[in-house]
Amino acid sequence: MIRRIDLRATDGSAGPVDYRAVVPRAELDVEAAAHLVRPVVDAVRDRGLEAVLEYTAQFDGVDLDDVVVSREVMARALEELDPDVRAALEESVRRLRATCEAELERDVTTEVAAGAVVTHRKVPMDRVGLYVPGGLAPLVSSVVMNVVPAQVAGVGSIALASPPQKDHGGLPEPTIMAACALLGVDEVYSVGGAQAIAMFGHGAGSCRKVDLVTGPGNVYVAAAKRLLRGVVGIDSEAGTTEIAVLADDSADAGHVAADLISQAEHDPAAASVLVTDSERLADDVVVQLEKQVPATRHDQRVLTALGGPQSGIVLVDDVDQGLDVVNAYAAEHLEIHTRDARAHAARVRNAGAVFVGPWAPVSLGDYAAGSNHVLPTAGCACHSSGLSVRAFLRSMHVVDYSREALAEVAGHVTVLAEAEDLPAHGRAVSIRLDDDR
Ligand code: HSO
Ligand code: ZN
Repeated sequence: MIRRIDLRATDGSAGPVDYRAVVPRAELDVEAAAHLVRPVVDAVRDRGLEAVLEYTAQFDGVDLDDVVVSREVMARALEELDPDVRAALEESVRRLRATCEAELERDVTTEVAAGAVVTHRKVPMDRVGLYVPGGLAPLVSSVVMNVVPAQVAGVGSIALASPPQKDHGGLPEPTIMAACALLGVDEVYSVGGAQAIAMFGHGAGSCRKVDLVTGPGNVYVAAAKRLLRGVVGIDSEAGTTEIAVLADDSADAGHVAADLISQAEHDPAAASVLVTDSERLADDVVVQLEKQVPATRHDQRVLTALGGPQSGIVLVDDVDQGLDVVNAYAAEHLEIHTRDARAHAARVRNAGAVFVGPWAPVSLGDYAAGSNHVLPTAGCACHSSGLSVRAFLRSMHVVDYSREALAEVAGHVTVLAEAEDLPAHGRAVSIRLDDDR
């Protein structure tokens, strides 16, 4: 069902342990995918919409004349949306908007000396392209997670792409279109995969080039984003879902098993990792998995994910070692089920998002916690952050000095310019202050 990795008695006393090397992790070969994806990106750059339509026929099996989704179609999708789903989406939006608004960074103005003012100004992106995957499940919640922070940041122009569905006449999933209409996003394209990212990156048909692409996706989406980095801004790589659970013997095995299954449900390649110092809990979780998996709708997918090399139960000596392991793993999602969960959560340094204690399962965060579910995967949480309002802002320093303020620091500037053998730099300052010019 799920393999075990025993790290007990490897606490570092016999020399440093590279937990990163021993913790299970999927081999997602983005570099290899990049070779396959490069011709797609180049063709869209060179031939625009024509190439987008060709790849849509080839990869999605639908023949389209255009990839634009009309406002009428989206309005109808919203009208037909199940009222319960609409109410749930509205609450999800309300909670995420609340955190985004609170997190919106203001301009910071500092007077470093009299009359010497530097402002750190935050400027929203002009135009962004948001990607919402189709894949095994239509992730309508990903519309919320991408759109809300962009809107709160003040992005002027928002485009969204989602793969065409054969059984919906080549349109994106109806719930995805409905969520766009609910949020007032009216520029929506029925395109998926690398060709969607290339369309955003280079522009194609009526889709103008964007400044930033965000959103999760499969390995081809990740590869296209990697190829386009520099042409456009890219958020962190959010690939196949991962959950890590750090638990001691106080954890509820049934809850832990349910949470491991919940993320395994995404993809046969999803990763579910339990790190625990309690062999009894490990045994109980396996019993619970054996009980719960057959009862779940996507049992085959879950079984494949749990049984894959990317999943496992890692046994450690104590919670301290467990924290070292989860920090090395840098999971997309990390749940803490220990007696002192808050204190342990405070010691987490690497994770896309942390879920504290028994009442905060990852699936709460997937939909309606007020946190974002577009998070760095594959260990990228060591250097990248999940999507937030900050991802949609740039900052610039604005320098505003009076003559007196410039005169005060002029000597230092000219000395440093001389030290770098760049005297014209110094002259650009002194020329302003030479009264007898
Ligand atoms: N767990 C996924 C997000 C998601 N789950 C959407 C359900 N719907 C990646 O964070
Ligand atoms: Zn999920």
